[in-house]
Amino acid sequence: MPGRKPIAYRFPRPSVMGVVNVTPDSFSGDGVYLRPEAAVAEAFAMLDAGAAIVDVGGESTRPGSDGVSVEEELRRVLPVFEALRGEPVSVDTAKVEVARRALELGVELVNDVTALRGDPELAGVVAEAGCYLCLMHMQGEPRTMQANPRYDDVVSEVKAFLEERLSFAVAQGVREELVCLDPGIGFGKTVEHNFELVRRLDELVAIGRPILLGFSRKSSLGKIMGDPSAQVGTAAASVGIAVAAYERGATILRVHDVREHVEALRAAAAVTA
Ligand code: HH2
Repeated sequence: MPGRKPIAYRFPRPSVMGVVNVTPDSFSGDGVYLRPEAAVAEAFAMLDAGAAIVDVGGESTRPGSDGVSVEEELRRVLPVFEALRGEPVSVDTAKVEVARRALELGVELVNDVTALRGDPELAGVVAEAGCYLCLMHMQGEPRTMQANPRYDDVVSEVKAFLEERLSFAVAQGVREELVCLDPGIGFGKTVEHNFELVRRLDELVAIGRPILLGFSRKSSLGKIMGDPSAQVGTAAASVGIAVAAYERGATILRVHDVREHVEALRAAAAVTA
């Protein structure tokens, strides 16, 4: 069986990844409350609006969350993957059993917010499947990560982490050209850390792998508008930061408001083309 083409060809710059949360408690309030039909309808609407792929997740990783059992996560996402067979879909999970079942149903990318640290078997399953992989940086774990995030230099520490995780994945048999990297906006980071990561994104681009960025609706976007207790940001602020990230080299933008991002990024890309 011929292997997949490199991720840089599959997802030209800029590409949009639509977020479909099959959860009751996602931070952005967009969780589709466990109704598979609603999640599937949302996924198709995102693909119609120009998403290159939709990212389906059954566990919230918002700050303070405890996580769900493997059985519950499977119950949430499997009907969605079944209905989306043949469509471009990724699975947002750190659990090997969820990834395995999703891959059997044709999912093409595994998005692991633990960067293969959460489940020792996940690397082997990804390597065996020959699917795409996103490795994301997180300091701490969702339950506690926003308590007191600290770095000497956030960009060089995130970069060193992503390089180490990429080497680990490759050593486990994952083809390097199938991997993208993500600085993990909001995962153990202050508002300043999040914006510095975008400001200096070129340093992460220099690793040589496509960069995926998920800043959409995150609370830092609400906080810079003057509300220190904001839990979410607006769609307009999300579009603004996505364009800024694209201009600094981001390849895949993970977003909730797909049409707005597709149009804004197409306009931004027309300038650079
Ligand atoms: N952010 C979230 C979840 N998964 N995956 C990647 N690669 N990058 C991200 O920035 C990222 C992610 C959190 O956003 P969301 O899925 O909307 O919320 P929740 O985890 O609360 O369901």
